[in-house]
Amino acid sequence: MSVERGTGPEIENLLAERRTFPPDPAFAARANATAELYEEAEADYEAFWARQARERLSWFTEPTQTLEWDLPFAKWFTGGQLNVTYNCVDRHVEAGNGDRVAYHWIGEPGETRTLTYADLQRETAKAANALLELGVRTGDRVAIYMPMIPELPIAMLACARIGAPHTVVFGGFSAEALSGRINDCGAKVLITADGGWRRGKKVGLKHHADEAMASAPSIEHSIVVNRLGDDVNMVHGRDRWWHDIVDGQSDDCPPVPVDSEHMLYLLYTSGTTAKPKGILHTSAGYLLGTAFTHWAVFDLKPDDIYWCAADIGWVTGHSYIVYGPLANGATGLLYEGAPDAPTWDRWWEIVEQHKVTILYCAPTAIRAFMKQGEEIPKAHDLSSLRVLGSVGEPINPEAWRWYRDVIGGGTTPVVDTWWQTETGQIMISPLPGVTTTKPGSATFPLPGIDADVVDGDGNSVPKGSGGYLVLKRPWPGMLRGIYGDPERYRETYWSRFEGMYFAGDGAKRDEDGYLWLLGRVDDVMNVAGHRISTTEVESALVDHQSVAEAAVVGKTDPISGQAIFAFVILKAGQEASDHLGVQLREHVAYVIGPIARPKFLMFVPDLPKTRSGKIMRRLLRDIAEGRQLGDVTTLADATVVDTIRENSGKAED
Ligand code: 7RM
Repeated sequence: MSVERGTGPEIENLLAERRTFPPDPAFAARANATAELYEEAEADYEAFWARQARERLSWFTEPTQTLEWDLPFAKWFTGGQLNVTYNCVDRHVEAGNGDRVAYHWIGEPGETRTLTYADLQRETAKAANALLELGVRTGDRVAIYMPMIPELPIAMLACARIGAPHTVVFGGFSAEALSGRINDCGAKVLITADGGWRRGKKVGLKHHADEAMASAPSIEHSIVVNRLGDDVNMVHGRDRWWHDIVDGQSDDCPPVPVDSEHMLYLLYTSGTTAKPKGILHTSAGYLLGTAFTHWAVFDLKPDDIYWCAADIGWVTGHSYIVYGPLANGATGLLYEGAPDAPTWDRWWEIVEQHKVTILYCAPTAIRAFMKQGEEIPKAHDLSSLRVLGSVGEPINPEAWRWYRDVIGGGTTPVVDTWWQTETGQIMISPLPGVTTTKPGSATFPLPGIDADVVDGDGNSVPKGSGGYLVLKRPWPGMLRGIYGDPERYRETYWSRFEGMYFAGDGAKRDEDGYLWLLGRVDDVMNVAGHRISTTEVESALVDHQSVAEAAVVGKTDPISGQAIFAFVILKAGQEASDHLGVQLREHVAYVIGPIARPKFLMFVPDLPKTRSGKIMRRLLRDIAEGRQLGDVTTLADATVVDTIRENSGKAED
């Protein structure tokens, strides 16, 4: 579309902000998803999902009911039986597509492995037989703590093959985080590796796994992939090498039919209290939700080369590297490394070499690439790209346009996809052949989804206003609860607004009805697309012998979205020093993982609190951002913030 030229850069920018991007007619003409989907879903959303379930999933027994909705507890496709791995792997082989590539894997040091759907079938069957040999049965939990190697999706699919729910713990997490999760779900087996590669360096995992297993009594065995060829401690009778126990197994292991609502996996996310929540996803609805959205949002065609650059340890990887794409029989890329290793053009080299057509990544990566300059991607042929996706945090209009122009050659649609670990599937996003996009807006709820922006009383806000983002009807991929804690589930998601799911995000609906996500309204921080709870970081700081009390907030960061800013009160007799500051930040990295290391740390004599003793993080955020203070009337001691402010120049980076 054409835009009037302004007289200076400011005006041009202002105009650019208002540019809209209708779908290219040629793209729209052959797009998977059309506008009729919205109409069909609005007419009867249960019938819409029932049709999708019939057409997209292969059932051992067809469901007898689409939805049982006992708010806030949903059951989808009851009476039905299927197997997730059968749907993701075996049926494609049976249909004659065994030679189709499921994953082109690229290790960070540059080695590659190609896995066809037939390979995946063999490997998942063998790994499933190994789990059976170790005594894992349908319903038993298996923890997975691995780098981005092919054995990671294989391990997940092996679990699903026998109906053993998995819980994947991101490889960057500490031993303590791992044991906490294992203990919460009582996992019987841990699948791990000696380590992985990160930025040209070996990163050990097995020693963390050992430390975790030492305080995780439910673990009976571990299976260890030899990724690095390193000498690691193997406990006799407990630990088995993958190549010893998996490779020699039979490649015949019939997929176990499970009920639609059988638990597929748990994925732990940080909440506002220290204890992570085990977000529970079940089989049929989750698989349908991810398969449908992957097909519709990315416009997946048989000849696409699809690359989601997330880590499988986060929900984006579960839904859009493993389950959704495999259910659709996609050919995807699996990359172990970081965007800047060995150089900043690694991704663009990969796109060029593999002729990637669909790229899905986080705004934090896009902003990091922007910082390096457009010469780097421009030195590569990226013309194969035809859809670009964004996920994890709000993408600012500038990054959106850079993504479309520099990476997408000015013609490629950008889909800004809003969703959560809890929602399981993409909820708000453009459909690339249908939706006219606006840079920075996730646009509209997908077909079948009812999202709204409400005020504090739960009333829809008028166009042009902001409020709380809520979801007003159940959807197939939704979480079924928090593992072992139905009350916490109700309280966390369904108590703020009567009859509605509250996502915890703020949002604005503009004059045209477009949705704009405004970030978290609670205290959870979002660092480089990862949700980190303030309480977890505070607990880690207080865990240090010198610290009396701590409060952390997210401070806006041009690269990572938010950076962690920590306010620390030392115990009496302890001396504040730069050295101690470094020590404390390292301590957090040790206890939680490097992603949680505070970027800024400030020693303070006191913290702003309410009269009931709650820390007012809102004021700390104001201080961290260098803003005018908001409402201070509920402060117990108003002098505290002044003292902190006088010190605020001294925060170290
Ligand atoms: C997929 C994922 C969920 C939180 C969510 C938001 C933020 C995610 C977007 C976004 C603005 C987006 N799951 N978020 N996507 N904010 N625009 N397109 O990230 O559970 O790890 O995080 O992430 O705050 O509530 S998550």
